[in-house]
Amino acid sequence: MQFTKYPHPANFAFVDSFDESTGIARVAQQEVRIEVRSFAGGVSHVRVVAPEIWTEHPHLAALTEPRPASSALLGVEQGFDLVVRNESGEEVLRSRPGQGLGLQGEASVFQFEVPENARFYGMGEKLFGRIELSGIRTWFWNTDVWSDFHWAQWNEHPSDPPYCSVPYVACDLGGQWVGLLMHNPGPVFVETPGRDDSRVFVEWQRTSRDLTMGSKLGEPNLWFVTDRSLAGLTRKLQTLVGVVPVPPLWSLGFHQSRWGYGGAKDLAELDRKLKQYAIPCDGLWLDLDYMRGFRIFTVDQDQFPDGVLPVAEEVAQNGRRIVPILDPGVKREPGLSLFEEGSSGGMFCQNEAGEPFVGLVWPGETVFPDFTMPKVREWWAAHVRDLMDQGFGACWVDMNDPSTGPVEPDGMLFRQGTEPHALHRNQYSLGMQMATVDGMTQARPEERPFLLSRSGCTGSSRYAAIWTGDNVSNEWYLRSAIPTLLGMSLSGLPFCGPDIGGFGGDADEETMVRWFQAAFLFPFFRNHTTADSRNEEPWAYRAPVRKLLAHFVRLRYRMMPYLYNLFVQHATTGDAILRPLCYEFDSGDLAEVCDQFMVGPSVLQAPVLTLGEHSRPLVLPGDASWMCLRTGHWREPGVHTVRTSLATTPAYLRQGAVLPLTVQEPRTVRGDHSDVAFLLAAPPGWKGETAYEYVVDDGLSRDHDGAQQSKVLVRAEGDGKLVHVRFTQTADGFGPVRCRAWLPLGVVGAGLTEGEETTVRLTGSGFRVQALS
Ligand code: MIG
Repeated sequence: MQFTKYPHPANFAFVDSFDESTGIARVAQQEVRIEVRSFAGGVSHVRVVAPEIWTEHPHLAALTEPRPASSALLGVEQGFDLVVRNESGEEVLRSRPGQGLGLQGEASVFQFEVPENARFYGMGEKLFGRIELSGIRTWFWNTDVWSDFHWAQWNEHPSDPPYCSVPYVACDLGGQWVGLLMHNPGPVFVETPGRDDSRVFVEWQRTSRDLTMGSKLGEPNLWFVTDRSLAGLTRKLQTLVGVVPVPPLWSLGFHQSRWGYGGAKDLAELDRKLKQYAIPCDGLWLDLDYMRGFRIFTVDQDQFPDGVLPVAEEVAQNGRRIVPILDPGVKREPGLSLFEEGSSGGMFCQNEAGEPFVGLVWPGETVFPDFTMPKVREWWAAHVRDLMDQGFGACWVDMNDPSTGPVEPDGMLFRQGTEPHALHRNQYSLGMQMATVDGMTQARPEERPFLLSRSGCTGSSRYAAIWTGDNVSNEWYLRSAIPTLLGMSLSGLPFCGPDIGGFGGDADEETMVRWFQAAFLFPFFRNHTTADSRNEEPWAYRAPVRKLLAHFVRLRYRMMPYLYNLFVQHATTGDAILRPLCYEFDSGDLAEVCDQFMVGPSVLQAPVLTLGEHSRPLVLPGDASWMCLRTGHWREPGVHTVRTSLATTPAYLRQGAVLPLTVQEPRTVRGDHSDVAFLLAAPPGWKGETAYEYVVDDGLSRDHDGAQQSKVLVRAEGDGKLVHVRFTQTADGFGPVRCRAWLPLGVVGAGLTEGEETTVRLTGSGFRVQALS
């Protein structure tokens, strides 16, 4: 696969006749059947059926279709022009006349005309360093970045494509949004028109005037989502591809990892150090070294002389779980039971000769389970269950791109050698995620499973959090982490995070501090680094730096009731966790801002991303003032310059926001979320009303109907002099919730009224915002 070459539409044959009554289109002597469907909410789908060209290859992730729409939203007009309409029946997108659908062998392409000032977002995991994605040609093809690109490339430049493929583009057509999702497991290419031609110095750099989206092979299945806002669009897309089930609370904690932690001693030492320095941490991660010679599903006896259970129990006393890495590759070793079982059961991907396909990965010659087949997923799940039973708390799946090391992957065939590599590559990781989650669920049926995965595709949201793979401890990756995560968040992958501090290279003090400040509210928060880097645990740095790192970890734990509730809301509404400013605020000026972001609707972060700098520009959007999270001071909306020391990071609370916090600063384990303080962002003289629904549960068990949740409705009203806060406990499946109202300095002591329910007590009043620091 050549990543810098793209099919050119001029080499495709376009539909030359279309019969509306039969749905049959003719393209260069071939007949294809066009199926269009329309759904509620302005969602529609076109499928191009041609058994002679493509056998039907349903994606492993079936989409959750909304109910059918009462009127047709997707039309085929004038010869063959696709016309996409929104809920109100207004036309929002139309094919390039006469060139709507083209074919070239097994490849297909759609072309749409878009207005000149259109903007583009999403595209899943991309490393372009910006959120607005006009003027881009890109492939969706899962890679192992460090193996598939040269070091000089990935060190400080976008590597494209990276690990995870979600061929989705959200288009801002000026007051109307359209999202296009190509639901095809094969490689997809996308071209977006450029806005800024100043970068073009040879003609071929100019991208098409059209929005172009095609697949190299596989039946074309293109979905359209329409909405008036980016937020609405994202919610609809997320519902279609599947929301993230509410994760176990512990998975939202701080995670400490490095390539090199191998056994019981390392884990006990980590546990001790975390306690000594009062750094809460929920996950201790084991990389390759815990296994016996890289053989998956084995645990090295030298590393764990007494097995995993004793140390798992020891660290569990401080609320921590052990998470082992799992690669897909099985060592090709006659006599090794996993290899023998897989060989005799026909579990592995095959080569053309009908033998298991061999790659060169960690264990040497390696064969690969074919996760597209249900029997393989069952087999894998059973092994995951046994591994979990040894005492592990979750799983981390790596190399599922799938990485074959230096071996050319094209000969790795699927489904007993009958289907080409490219057709299934992008969903290899999804099959592995499904099987691994199944195994974890078998081991702990009562618990919500947690899985972290490197690669992924559309639908991975239902199974795994995605981390962005191997980054580097430098400013480029620090800065680009934000647009990368925002793109994922808009593409149905909201549970995401990078390796904090950077994976490759050494993170010096300043780099590490700036990473922690930027990332302390990222959905997934794990400090991880490679085998030959310096030690990067917080205590590997001088005491003042260690204290700073610990501070931001504790701040995350303090704000965890807010973060957790964002996930609870997401599971119902599909709203993103991290959001670009233009998700929350409607202004053209914000369209490209990607060095600031919102965490949910209420918290704005503007971390310092330039090393050596102590100030940065800051945009506070909207028309109401913002509260500095550290000082409690109010700032007017608009453009500012903020100065910060290394110790602080600019973060603001939206006026009227209600922010649930733990009452105490958690210093060892997670705080009690049923004893909660609501910080109300009300400035002096506040006139207004606000409401917030707070949900609490045990954070661990599965509760599909919400019966084990407690809920509190917080309502506040300011009349310019007094603020009235009322709590109503609307559900008590998890027992009573102790609520306090905290107001920032300046209005402390203003009138607070008793809650309506007797189970809810109102205690405390004033809150010194400095405590959040
Ligand atoms: O080729 O397991 O992205 O997090 O530490 C390297 C060793 C394989 C790549 C993962 C990284 C992990 C490393 N793995």
